[in-house]
Amino acid sequence: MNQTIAAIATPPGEGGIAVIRISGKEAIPIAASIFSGPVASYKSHTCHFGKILDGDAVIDEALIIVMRAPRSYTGEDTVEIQCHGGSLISKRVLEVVLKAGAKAAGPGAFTHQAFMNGKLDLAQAEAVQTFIGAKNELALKAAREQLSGKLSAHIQGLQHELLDIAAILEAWVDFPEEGLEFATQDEVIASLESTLQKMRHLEATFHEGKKIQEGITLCLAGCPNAGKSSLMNALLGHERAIVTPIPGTTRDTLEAEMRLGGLHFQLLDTAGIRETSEIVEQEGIRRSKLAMQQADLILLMVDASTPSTDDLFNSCPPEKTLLIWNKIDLPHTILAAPFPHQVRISAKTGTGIAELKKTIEELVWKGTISKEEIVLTQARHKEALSDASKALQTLIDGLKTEISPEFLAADMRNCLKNLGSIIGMDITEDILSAIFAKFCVGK
Ligand SMILES: Nc1nc2c(ncn2[C@@H]2O[C@H](COP(=O)(O)OP(=O)(O)OP(=O)(O)O)[C@@H](O)[C@H]2O)c(=O)[nH]1
Ligand SMILES: [Mg+2]
Repeated sequence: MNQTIAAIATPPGEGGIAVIRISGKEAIPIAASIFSGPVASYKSHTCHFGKILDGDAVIDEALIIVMRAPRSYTGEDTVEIQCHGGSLISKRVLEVVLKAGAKAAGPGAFTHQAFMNGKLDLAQAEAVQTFIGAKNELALKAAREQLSGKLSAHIQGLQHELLDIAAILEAWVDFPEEGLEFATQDEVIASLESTLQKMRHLEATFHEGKKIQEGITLCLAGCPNAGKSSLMNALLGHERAIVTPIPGTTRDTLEAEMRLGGLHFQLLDTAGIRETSEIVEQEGIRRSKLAMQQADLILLMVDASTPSTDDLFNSCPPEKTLLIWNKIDLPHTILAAPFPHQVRISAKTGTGIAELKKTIEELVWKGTISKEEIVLTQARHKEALSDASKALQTLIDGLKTEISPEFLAADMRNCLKNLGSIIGMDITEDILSAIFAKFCVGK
């Protein structure tokens, strides 16, 4: 990718300004050929006013910023043009830039260049997009830390711990008769087990990291008229769902986004479950059951003013169910139910809603991750780490059973390769393309 690339870096639509970014060896000559001022003579990191030209025609008045290699995002000569933020204007400016010799940049092409030029490692590069796309404060924090290189440094630390032992193992392959000369076997095993423990610990953070990244699905379920839609509205703070005294009001599954304690949730309201011969309602109930299966947490609602231990109790797994006794503003009865987590509320008056929110937060976010900790948020990293841990476990088992050093050295190489892939060492072009394809154009 030695070509000079260009793209509109601001989102589509109208705005105060739009930014067109050009990066590569020809960035400065290309910008010079379409700008009224002497771009080639501009100092790095200075900003200049002038006209964008297509031959003699003036396209727009604009500011141009020159950033010379290696002091730019991509590590290459970069020019950014700030023109008026009309979608037609920015497209016209990009057209002239492309006509002058730049290639249209694909998704993530600038970050890809930054990675190729060593400005960022792969874990940092991946964090750029998750930083931009973060949907909640915790995701933002995790992405910012990954971008700053905390995860990469941790991975490098693990690699470092293993490299000395890797050297010992390789020497052992060459001179098997000399045995483990530089360290005793027990010391090697203890050191590897300590590294393995750190790897497993980091891998386990993905459980929470995934929730941070993707959000948590809550499903409101129960019999008709239990108050599911009323609770959805109470949680959202507006009248999203239709509420009536008629059982069977909600027919389809409704979805809404909700924020709670720095996390984001997808809240699903479902059709009340009962025996029915009505074909539309049957379909609604089928969807309710599907939503219950897919949810991270089921909010099972019961009308405490007319309670009955219904069949639904048996179809909700206790570990992912929060039982909600609703309508406690009316005379009510609380029956025995096989769920460890229960709350009592009135969706109508708001009693118990704050307590309910707190319980939801506690259940989905067990607070197992300390504030300072690095959290894995990407499945690619989790898989690589899991493969690295498996290889290391095999190596430790092999050492204990005294198998031939060639196998041990191969396990070590496998482990190091998987760790390295997280930060982009020895990674194939296919994997890179797949990673950067998820980016926005212009980033
Ligand atoms: N008194 C009282 N009435 C409530 C409460 N919650 C809901 N209701 C009433 O119960 C009736 C049914 O409420 P919905 O929220 O539509 O119940 P639902 O579970 O969504 O019902 P379906 O959509 O039919 O499955 C409405 O008349 C609500 O006003 C509550 O806490 N107290
Ligand atoms: Mg409803």
